[in-house]
Amino acid sequence: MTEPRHRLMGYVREEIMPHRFCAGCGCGTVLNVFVNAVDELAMDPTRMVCVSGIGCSAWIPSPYFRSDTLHTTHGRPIAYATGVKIMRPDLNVVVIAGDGDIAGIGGNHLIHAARRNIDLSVLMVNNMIYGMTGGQVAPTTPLGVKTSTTPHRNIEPPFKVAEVVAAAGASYVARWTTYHVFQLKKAMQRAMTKKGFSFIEIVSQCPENYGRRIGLKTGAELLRKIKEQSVRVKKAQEMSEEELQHKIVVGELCDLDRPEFVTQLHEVTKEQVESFSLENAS
Ligand SMILES: Cc1ncc(C[n+]2csc(CCOP(=O)(O)OP(=O)(O)O)c2C)c(N)n1
Repeated sequence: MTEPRHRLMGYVREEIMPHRFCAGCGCGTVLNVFVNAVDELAMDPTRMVCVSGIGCSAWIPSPYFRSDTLHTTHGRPIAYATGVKIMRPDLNVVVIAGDGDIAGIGGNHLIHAARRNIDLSVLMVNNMIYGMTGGQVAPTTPLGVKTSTTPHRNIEPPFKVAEVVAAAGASYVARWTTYHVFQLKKAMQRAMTKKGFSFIEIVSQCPENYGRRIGLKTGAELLRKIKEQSVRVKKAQEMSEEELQHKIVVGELCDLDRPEFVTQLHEVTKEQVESFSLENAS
């Protein structure tokens, strides 16, 4: 007799398990939390479209999550997701990809999607490096870190991606880490049920191409460091810029209601079609 599979395994493509993430990588945790978030909300994966780019994190939905998925080009998942949402506003469209993808090459799509407040949920896995291609510096790499393309030290200040997205006009923005799994699950649920542009920056661990270079060789060591660096939004408000250096500010950055792009686009289109029909009828 075969062992009954775990109920949650129904959400993943079990036939290609075990997954290909490196030992200790945070991508498995993000997939686990995502599946739990979807399950608790009783969301129907056949009413979801997951869009990813290129990179290790892009593999979280594609191929592993059992919904319709679009595995797109590097930096472009938000652009593809916008097209999907415009044509099928009835579907829940979720983007899952890396920091290089979303905040590096795709940074322009990110800020404009937030400004337009397009009804998408974007989960950006920030492992502070270009993981898949061998550990090149990313716009999120902390100052001073040695990477394969900054062999002496990184001199570029890291992008505060969640803060940028909140300032650009998103409806919901949060930052959590792969250590804060329960808070992350709640944030994913809020993001996927909130109308408008929702964004979660998920600080995650890449032991192979990041940890190894900073002397933290295992996922557990990196996760411990991420936990120690984390500071709640409220506490961070009382801290100086200097004290916040090398800290990870976690919590919700905004949760507000603003006019959403796709709804308005369809309204404008409907108005135009109606006025065109009236003009032609008279
Ligand atoms: C247009 C284009 N430029 C560069 C690449 C090479 N490339 C593939 S993945 C990647 C970076 C991946 O980093 P990230 O998006 O942070 O994902 P991670 O692998 O760290 O999860 C790069 C530069 C590409 N595939 N396409």
